[in-house]
Amino acid sequence: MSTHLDLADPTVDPLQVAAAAAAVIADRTGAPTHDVALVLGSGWGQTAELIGPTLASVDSAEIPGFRKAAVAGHSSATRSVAIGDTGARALVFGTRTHFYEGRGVRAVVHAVRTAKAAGCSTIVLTNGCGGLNPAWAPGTPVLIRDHINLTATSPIEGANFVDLTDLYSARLRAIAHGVDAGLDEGVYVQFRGPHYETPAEVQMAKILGGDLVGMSTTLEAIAARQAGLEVLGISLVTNLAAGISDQPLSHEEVLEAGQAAAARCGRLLAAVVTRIAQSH
Ligand code: 8IG
Repeated sequence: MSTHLDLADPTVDPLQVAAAAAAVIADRTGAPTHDVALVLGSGWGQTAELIGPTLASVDSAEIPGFRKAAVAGHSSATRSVAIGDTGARALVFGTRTHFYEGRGVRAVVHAVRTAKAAGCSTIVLTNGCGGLNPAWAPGTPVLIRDHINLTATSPIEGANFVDLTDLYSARLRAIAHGVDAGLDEGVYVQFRGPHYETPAEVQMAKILGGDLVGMSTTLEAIAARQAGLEVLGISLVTNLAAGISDQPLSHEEVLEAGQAAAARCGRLLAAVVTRIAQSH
């Protein structure tokens, strides 16, 4: 990889790396453009199959700015998936770079900027998270209505005052509710991680107005809004947040809940993405 495409080099323009990444994706997938991008978080790894056939798969390590997956259970593949018979294409990122990996915010939002450079107009950000509402059993999908970013950073550089009102598109949430009228919505609170919260921090999140606690998504959503992408966020509650139940938290529990919920989440995601493609 040539050094001028290194996201860690502060003199490199991240949009240039994203353009280079999009060019590799177009070349390797044979699709000059894509329409809807998806980022698959914990528990969502098996859900893209139901959207449609994978037409091409590229190892992320071959795409400028990307690396192999850092989280057990995540896939490094970036796939080009036909969205049912709509003629539209989904660009599916099998994993994400997390802020806690310490590679910097540019690396965290690189998939978002690559999606924009690849022609996408919509991005679906999924994640696995902890739930504050005891009624949300592990395996419950929840739409993100708004977020609280507790990372104390931003993907936006310079005096660029991006409006985050309606960051999580009401139009796309309505499409999701059309697929499953029973979907709840919540406010997603991003902590830095990689440790889970203390029970006191979970109570803080609740007092602040949070419903979901996780380690991703908010910085990506902000970068997506800056790029002009329409954003849908869906969380899979894989565990009750620390102190909400008396169970200890473990990544194994997260993976198990994801497995158990894969069919429901896959059907939801496939139907939502198909309707998004049809709405364009
Ligand atoms: I999966 O309970 C998953 N990711 N911060 N807290 C935070 N992140 C998470 C959690 C959780 N579960």
